[in-house]
Amino acid sequence: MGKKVDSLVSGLAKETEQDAERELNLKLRRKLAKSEHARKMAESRSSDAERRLEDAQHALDISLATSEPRESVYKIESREPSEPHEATAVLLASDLHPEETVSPETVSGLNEFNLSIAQERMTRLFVGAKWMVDALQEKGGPGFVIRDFILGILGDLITNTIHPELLESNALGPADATIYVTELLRGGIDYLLAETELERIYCPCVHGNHDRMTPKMRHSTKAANSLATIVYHQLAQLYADEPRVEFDVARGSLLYTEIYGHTIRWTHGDDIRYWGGVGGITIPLRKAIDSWDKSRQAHLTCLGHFHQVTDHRDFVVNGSLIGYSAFAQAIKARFEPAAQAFFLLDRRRGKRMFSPIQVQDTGGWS
Ligand SMILES: [Mn+2]
Repeated sequence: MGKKVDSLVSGLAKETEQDAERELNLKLRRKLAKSEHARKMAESRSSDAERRLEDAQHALDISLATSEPRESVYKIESREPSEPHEATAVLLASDLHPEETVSPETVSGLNEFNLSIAQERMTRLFVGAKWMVDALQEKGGPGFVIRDFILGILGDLITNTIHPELLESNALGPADATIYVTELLRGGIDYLLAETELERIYCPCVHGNHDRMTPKMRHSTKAANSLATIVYHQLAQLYADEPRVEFDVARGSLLYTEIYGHTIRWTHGDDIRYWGGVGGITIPLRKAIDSWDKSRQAHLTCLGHFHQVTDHRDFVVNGSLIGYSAFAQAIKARFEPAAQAFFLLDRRRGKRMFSPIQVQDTGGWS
């Protein structure tokens, strides 16, 4: 009997012990879950804070880069105030991406691009620009009088290796591509010098997001970290003794020029946040122009970046040299043949004769 009671007691004690253990286990698990939850919350708060810090840094960088006061603004003034049809021709060259390869099978046969096609398209661009200048001047006729030419070099001169897949698909590494594009631009400027009577070729130059040497875009130090700086420096050196060619290179995102008393703003356009949408780039671009105008009013803004030739009263968006690509297809951009913007700035009437130079032969209307 005593033994039975003993074993009963010890059984009960064991159960109580097990209960206590279970209780403790449960408590510990609850505590663990609680602290795990707290850790997750803290983590999300910190990444949120990080994101907000990044946004603030981005905004600060942009405002530093865009408010940078320039000592002098390049000016193109009237040469013949009595001439009613005096104008300056403007050709935009941007988003060239010469070393990037586009195989026809990746874009439903809509485009093909490689180093030699890049060269052909650059030739078409400058031959086309000269043709336009000649056609619009029509010697002895009622044409414009064009003695000044602006070649706006607006960034994305190369594709670079800013995304890992570009390491495989580019035909040249960044250094070689930088040299290649310098030669392409030099060829174009040499052609204009040799084949036209233009008295001045003024080149406002800005930096694109693809030209960067840093993993992420820098704003206040954009020029210092851009391969385009090397291209511009190289070209400025090459034409240092040529009085007909002048370079004006941006240090920040925006560059301003005064033409016939009106301000023109040059920028690449990557500061504009656009994530698609049926409204197109017009809406975010309008917002950007409004805020830029607060620090400095401009009559016309010229930009690249979006690879879509667009002409509005107070802004011009450039096309590209590379044309339609797998990337364009992926973001569902509408097809358009590779083209670069060309227009006149008429001294009395402003932007006139907008006529993009199509550098891709599609064999018909497109
Ligand atoms: Mn581009």
